Amino acid sequence: MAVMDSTLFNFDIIDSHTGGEPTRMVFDGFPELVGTSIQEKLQHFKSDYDHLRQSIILEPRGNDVLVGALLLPPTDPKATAGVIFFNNTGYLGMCGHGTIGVIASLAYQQKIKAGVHWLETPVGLVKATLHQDGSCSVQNVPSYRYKKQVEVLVPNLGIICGDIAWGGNWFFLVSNHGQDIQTQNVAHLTQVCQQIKHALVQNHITGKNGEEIDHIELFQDHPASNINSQNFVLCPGAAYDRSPCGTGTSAKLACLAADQKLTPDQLWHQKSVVGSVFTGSYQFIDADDDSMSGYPKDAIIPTICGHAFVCAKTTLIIQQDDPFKWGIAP
Ligand code: PYC
Repeated sequence: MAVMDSTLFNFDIIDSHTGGEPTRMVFDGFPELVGTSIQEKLQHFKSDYDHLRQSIILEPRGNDVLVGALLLPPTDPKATAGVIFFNNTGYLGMCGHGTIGVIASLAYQQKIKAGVHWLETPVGLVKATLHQDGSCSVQNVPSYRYKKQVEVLVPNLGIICGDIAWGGNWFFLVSNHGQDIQTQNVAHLTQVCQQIKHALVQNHITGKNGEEIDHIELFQDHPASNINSQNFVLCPGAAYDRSPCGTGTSAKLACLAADQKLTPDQLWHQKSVVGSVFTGSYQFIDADDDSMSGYPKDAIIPTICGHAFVCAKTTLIIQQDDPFKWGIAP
């Protein structure tokens, strides 16, 4: 006798990695999200389908490093698609490596060609240019430094100073940390960043409007003449970014612009802890543009260029009687 099929969901996905950091694009099988804007759809996702986020990202189907990208029909006619990014603990406003991964995945599916494509995210429209060589430049949402050199006392580490900046997510950017950014040190670097993050929460240090600073970014100089800096980025959910982090590099560019250490269009080569590189540059926002009225005058429009590679195309199956159908809870 045939075994009864108890499949609840089939999610069609494409996995890619951008500079080593994985993106799982879900392009079919997800229940319809209701809303007239992508923010409303995100609310529907959070309230009714958070268990599906866990199924897609957590073990046994995923892992803590993965960033999910749910592809949606756009609500903005300018956009090719809408996308909601999520990870092992929740949702990301924007994701630079993920945008590059989505563009590479859409190109793999032959849904798009080289050229300009707009993606709608919960924090704004981003312009992605797919180049002939497969690399992709992402013109991110407006980014800015919110506070310069904020001090926080971190138990065992002492006073740590960092800039608070927005690059599509909130970052605490630290240059003087006394750590060595090397792959063999990632466990220790993770612990250090978790301690800093904990201290920020304890001391009520936040982004604008009390928003949580959920990414910690450490920098160090790099000896190679074609690299400006190497970073280590701790993402919400305690995984570190294998890529140089698109939103983190955007936040860095905003700080460099505010300090007048990088001029508009000047290139910045940001290396990750695992050795992958994003190239960034910026333009100042047009302060006369009404849509920019909520931003500081020295806010920037960053552009980040990287390369993603497709790794897998498959279907995730969720069966009713699977005790881990909603993932292994952390
Ligand atoms: O590339 O923006 C990024 C990112 C955020 C979290 C992981 N990667």
